[in-house]
Amino acid sequence: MRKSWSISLVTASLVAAGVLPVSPAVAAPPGATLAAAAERGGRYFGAGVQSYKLADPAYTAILDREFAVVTPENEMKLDATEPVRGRFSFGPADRIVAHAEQRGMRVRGHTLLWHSAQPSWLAALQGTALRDAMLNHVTQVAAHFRGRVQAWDVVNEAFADGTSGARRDSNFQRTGDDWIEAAFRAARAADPDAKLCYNDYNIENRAHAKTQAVHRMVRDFRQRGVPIDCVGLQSHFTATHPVPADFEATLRDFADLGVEVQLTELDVEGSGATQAEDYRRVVRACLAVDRCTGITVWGVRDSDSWRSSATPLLFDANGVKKPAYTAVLDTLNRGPCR
Ligand code: G2I
Repeated sequence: MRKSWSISLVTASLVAAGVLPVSPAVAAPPGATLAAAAERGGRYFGAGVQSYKLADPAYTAILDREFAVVTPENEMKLDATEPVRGRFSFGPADRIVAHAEQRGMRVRGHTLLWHSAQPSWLAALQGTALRDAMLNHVTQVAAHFRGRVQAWDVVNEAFADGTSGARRDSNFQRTGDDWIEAAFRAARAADPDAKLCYNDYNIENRAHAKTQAVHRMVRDFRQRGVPIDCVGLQSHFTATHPVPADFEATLRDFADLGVEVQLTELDVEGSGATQAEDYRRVVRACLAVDRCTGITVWGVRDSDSWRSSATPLLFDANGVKKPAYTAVLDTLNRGPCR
């Protein structure tokens, strides 16, 4: 003990004298998987999953090897979890959670409230009746998964596209502007340990009105003590919505509000070296921002994607690693740039 202490003192003085480099003599070995490489930089790497695919051994082989966090793509949505008012259905979501827990993976919950994927009974409600049903849904679902979901997308996609910076019109929105904060408070009460996120798409470009509107809401929530812990940037990138030059600045702007940022549904349309370079830029941006805690890609293989013809993921339809995979792994292994 004493000996190693004195050796490290000698080492420290040699470093101070400029004789030895500052970096440790033995660097941590590079991670061989996305999860391991991300972990080196204190981040997680996850994937969106669909319960019916867990029966496909080619799918689960990649999922279980490469990813540390799973997000159910559809199984926790309103139409899946409360198809009939007051009758909750958790089978497919529970299967994903069990699959993850058995393998030491964590779970992101997606999503407690969304204007889409709603069961028809909700459409018949409005006003106080709708608000009550909405909050009951949040409470029941968050309570069911209490302690098993590390972060919830409490509200998904509540802002309008375009230049208005307004809320999106929806049945929930028509119950009053405070529906979002009411949902966050109900989620906190039902699962005090889950991180509570607001999640949206097209908020990656700092200059866009939608990005700024979400930023204003999160700042207001933080100032007034509404329980919000994170912002999820879906990060669906296409030719018409490319990775913005100021992506890192956008992440930093949200992080400066005191919340975590997470890339929650990342996929990048394209192929080959161009796609690989886009992925590299995205991962670098997250690594450059301390509070960017993790990245989830929205599916495993291109063939699993919600827009498979855009070939937006890291593995091809045969499960072969694409150039984008190598770019992501390499960038994660380089770690946070300081
Ligand atoms: O649209 C891409 C994503 C945008 N952000 C929110 C996410 O929740 C959304 O995910 C997608 C899923 O990847 C799709 O898998 O959301 C879609 C709509 O809920 C999902 O598509 C649905 C189809 O619309 C259904 O017809 C189908 O039964 O997937 C269902 C299960 O495969």
